[in-house]
Amino acid sequence: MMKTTRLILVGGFLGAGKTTLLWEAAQRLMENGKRIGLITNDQASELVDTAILSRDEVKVAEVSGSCFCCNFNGLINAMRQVRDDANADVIIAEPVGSCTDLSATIVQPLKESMKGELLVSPLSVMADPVRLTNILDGSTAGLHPSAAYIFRKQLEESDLILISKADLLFPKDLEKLKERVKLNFPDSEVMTISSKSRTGVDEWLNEVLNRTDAGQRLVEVDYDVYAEGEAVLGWLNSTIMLNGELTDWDIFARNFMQGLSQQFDNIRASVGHVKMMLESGDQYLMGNLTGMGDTLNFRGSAGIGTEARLTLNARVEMSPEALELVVREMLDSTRGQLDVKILALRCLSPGRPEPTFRFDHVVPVF
Ligand SMILES: Nc1nc2c(ncn2[C@@H]2O[C@H](COP(=O)(O)OP(=O)(O)OP(=O)(O)O)[C@@H](O)[C@H]2O)c(=O)[nH]1
Ligand SMILES: [Mg+2]
Repeated sequence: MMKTTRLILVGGFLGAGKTTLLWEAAQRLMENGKRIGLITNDQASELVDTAILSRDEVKVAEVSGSCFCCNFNGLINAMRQVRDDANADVIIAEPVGSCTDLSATIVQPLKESMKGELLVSPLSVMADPVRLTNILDGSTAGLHPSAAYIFRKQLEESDLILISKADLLFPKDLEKLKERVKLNFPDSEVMTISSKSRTGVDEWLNEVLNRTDAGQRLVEVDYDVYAEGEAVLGWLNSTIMLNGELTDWDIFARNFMQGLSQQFDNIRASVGHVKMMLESGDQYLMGNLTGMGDTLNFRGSAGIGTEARLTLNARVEMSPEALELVVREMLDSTRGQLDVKILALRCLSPGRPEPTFRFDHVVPVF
């Protein structure tokens, strides 16, 4: 008989901390002897998330070119692939950060079509505490109102809200925020977590691995607003080879990301998430921007060398053409010192979500 695999879906808006948690959770579970498979998802290929997660020994499958909801079969295939290749006990999957209505379009169809093969955990939705506070204050967290609508819908349909980056708040403020979230979303359980300081991760894993009540409710989603919330984003994925004589890649990365951030702030283009990974030899550096310039942060080091590979993913509220221009100009400005070779570059604005399935009822679990 085929063993039952656990599936944990970690949703939440762009930059909420999903990939960081996937990595941290995978480490914890592997230490406890579990076999893990991870699944990343994006509208296009050349993913920073896949690159970072694949640096570890854990098996990673990617569904790219479309989100899980609009390519349900892609998700099923990816799950079967990691389950079979890694003999996974637990699969953790990260849907695209601008996706919502996952209970109706992913969780219910999975419960129905993979009965016996798959046990789906409560739908966890992560929320950045700063953006979340802003949204609860009735603001749009600097986002387009339709993008803020997506943010709220994600929370509303969740089984479990995970307030992420708990290390950024004082404990007393965190507790207050948690109470506010509970009042606003009374049907969801609320937990706090920090992948950075490694708090709340075991508690969350314990909760999701012991429960089977996934997708307890469906919410109404206005697909016109949802589509608009996604369409306002320019979405750029690129892989670039850089060559230069003894280049300090960390300095390059800082200048590059700071330059991009300044451009976006100057034209008041709201940043969903701009992430980069710079690999040189076996060293690498990650850079992330999840809002204005003050959110820019780096981890790791790519050292000093002559060749590096840059993977860049940007989701910014501007037209794809304008976003591509900003990125190309920033690359051009380095050409004096560096030889820049663009291996792949795709820039788009997400199309209207057309889910493969959209259930109108909650599928019971026996
Ligand atoms: N302070 C702090 N920062 C965190 C924590 N977890 C993630 N981050 C930062 O948040 C940023 C975004 O993290 P990701 O894990 O890439 O977010 P994501 O939700 O996967 O983003 P998308 O895939 O673009 O939707 C990065 O700069 C992370 O370093 C945390 O626990 N504390
Ligand atoms: Mg991610």
